[in-house]
Amino acid sequence: MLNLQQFVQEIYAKRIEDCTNEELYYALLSLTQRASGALSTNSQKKKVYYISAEFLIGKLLSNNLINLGLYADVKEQLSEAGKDLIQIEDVEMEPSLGNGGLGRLAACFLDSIASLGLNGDGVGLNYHFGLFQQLFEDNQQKAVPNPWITPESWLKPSKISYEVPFANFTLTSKLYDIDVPGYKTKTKNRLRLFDLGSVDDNIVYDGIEFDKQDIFRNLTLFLYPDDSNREGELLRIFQQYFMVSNAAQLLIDEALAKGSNLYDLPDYAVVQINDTHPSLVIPELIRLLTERGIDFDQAVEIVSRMTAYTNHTILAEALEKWPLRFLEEVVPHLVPIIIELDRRVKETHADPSLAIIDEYGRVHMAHMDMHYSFSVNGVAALHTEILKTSELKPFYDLYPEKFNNKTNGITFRRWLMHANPRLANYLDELLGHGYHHKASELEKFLDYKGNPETRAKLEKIKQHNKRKLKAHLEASQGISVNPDAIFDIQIKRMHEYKRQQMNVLYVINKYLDIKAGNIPSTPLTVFFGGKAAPAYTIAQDIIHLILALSQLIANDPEVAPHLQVVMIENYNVTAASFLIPAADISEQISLASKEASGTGNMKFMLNGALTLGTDDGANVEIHELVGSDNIYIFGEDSQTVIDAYDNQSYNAREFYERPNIKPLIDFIVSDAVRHYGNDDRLYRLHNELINKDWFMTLLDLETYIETKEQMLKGYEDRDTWLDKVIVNIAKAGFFSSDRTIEDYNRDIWKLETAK
Ligand code: 26Q
Repeated sequence: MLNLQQFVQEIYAKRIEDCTNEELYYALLSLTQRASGALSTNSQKKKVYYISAEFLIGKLLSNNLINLGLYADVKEQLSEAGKDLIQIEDVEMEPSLGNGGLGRLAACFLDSIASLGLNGDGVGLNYHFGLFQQLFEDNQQKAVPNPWITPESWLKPSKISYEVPFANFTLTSKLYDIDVPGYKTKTKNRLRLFDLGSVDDNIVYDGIEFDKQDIFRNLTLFLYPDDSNREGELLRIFQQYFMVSNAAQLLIDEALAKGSNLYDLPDYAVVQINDTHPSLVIPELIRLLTERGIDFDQAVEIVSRMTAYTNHTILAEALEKWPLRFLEEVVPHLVPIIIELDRRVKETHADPSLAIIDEYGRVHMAHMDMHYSFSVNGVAALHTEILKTSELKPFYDLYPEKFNNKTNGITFRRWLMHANPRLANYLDELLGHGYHHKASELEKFLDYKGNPETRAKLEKIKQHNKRKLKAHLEASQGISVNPDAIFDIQIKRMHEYKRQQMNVLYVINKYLDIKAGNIPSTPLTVFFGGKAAPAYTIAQDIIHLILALSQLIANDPEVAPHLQVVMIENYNVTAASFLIPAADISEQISLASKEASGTGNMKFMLNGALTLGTDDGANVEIHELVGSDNIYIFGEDSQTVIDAYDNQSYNAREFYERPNIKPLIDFIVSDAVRHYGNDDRLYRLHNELINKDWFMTLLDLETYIETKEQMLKGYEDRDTWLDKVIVNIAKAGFFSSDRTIEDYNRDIWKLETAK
């Protein structure tokens, strides 16, 4: 049994009681690293390389303690000494190595791969500042660097280094590893982050500006802040090639060390390509194999048997298409390979929509993936169907056997055990520990539907979590919230298709309603959180409107006791773990067909919030699992939306003219809001909603308002509401990322299972 007192005594020669939180954090970091260092690395013959430009791992201390089986002990011994683990965790910087869903999914997958005892590493880049940190100034977003790397951190320098050739120079990489211990396993995997020694943190000025040309000094400084939005800069290609060339060299070396003759490489390695960001791994592997004496045809065949591609979006603007001349400028040695791959496609298929290189000389990365890998998957049932029937139809017609669905999932270690220990303990008490390894056993919780004690306990846990969030917000942002209010939460990247603006219009509606004398039975607090890509003006305008409204309402004594709007500053994994367990309402209101899956929706469900959502992404599967009585669904369905795009039949102005809608939209440019806001931003947004509204906010606005009103009314009947909560928690087992990874392994990777 662990003796923390003794450990602390050895390093600091004093008692826990007398240590600062900072000292305790570094003691726990070292203790945890020692424990994971003692685990052996997985050594099965075949290994999955999950290559991804993003791994949104979040803070690691508690998670690693949980997985190493040390959490309960450490927490108890700290609290005996009057110390609080939550405050100690505060010392840890959050690595922001991801934008949003795709990056967080990669982090959940690493946890599940390790926890299932599968042999698999993540491979990515060690961005020094990661994604920008968000500040609010004058009701606007300001972006500054997030210097997460401290002298002592989870990063362990390795001796591994590769030469990566570019057009005019060769760079030498340096590999750092982060241990990934599985949940109560004897083995661990690793997250392998490549870096470049010459990168210079000091070239950053004025927020997040830096010299984009100076590749030696800028290559791994920042993660591109664009989510579902293409940014055509050369630096992005430099980063992508640096990542995949390192990954390819690493996997070849590891396979050779295990006895591969390279012709049998697919018996040693399978590569999961996380969206198209790592797609250059295909031509790079072909290049490396031909360099080692394998002929081109065979190299293509070998690589095609070891690469699998995951698509995360149907938004056309997010699909990467690189001009061939950019690739010529950066990686000329890959260009003949890509041209040859394209020639082979064109030789056999006349349909131009199947080409890798289009008539404008742009390389469609996803097309290369679909022709030259053995698996193509979507991330939720509806998303995969849309890929097959519309977005990627020509490819599905050609390769039906490659297409498969892998509905996303989340790790319960972070999103239940760590984020919501009270709920986790209560479930342990009622159901035992079986669900820790077999999440489907959560269904046993259904037996407690209608049980007054369970309802009361859930109510208490929610109340506790609301107070915990309140304390966190007071400390982090100086904002005070009412823990007796309904917590209605929308947290995700700011994007028009996610329709934060529709939620804002609801708030305006509620504000005007309260002004007209209709006082809600229970106060409502609407939380928003999310970063906007710095180049995405409308998303910035939406943040601005939220902040201005928040101020307006807070300053209106008639309304403030009944309605509050909170915009969370710098929404990240840490903030999510405070917000999600405190939520009553989970806002999942994307325009149907546009959200590939969503994973926040799953986290809220597991933590006892009810979903207010459209039939989109994984909401569809949540809806099917819990049934219509236990979810609030509204809005047009995906087929109607797809047809409306095809026929160009949506006209925002027609909706704007409706008597219920016009006053809400016009309120954006009312004197009241303009008093707190900036005219340019407010008028631009007003105009956008009336004259364009590409993501059809106004299409669903009326049913959204009605459904939310029903939901608020439903909240008042506590017994019925809590029974719905029970059903949601009980049915959340399907969304464990352990299930998702078992599906990937069974259908795609085919790794040996440890146990
Ligand atoms: C591409 C080129 C240049 C710069 C940036 C990018 C870029 C970066 C990030 C494009 C897309 C992303 C991120 C996409 C993403 O997070 N997609 C989300 O993936 C989740 C996991 O599958 C889904 O649940 C979400 O529905 C989907 O939006």
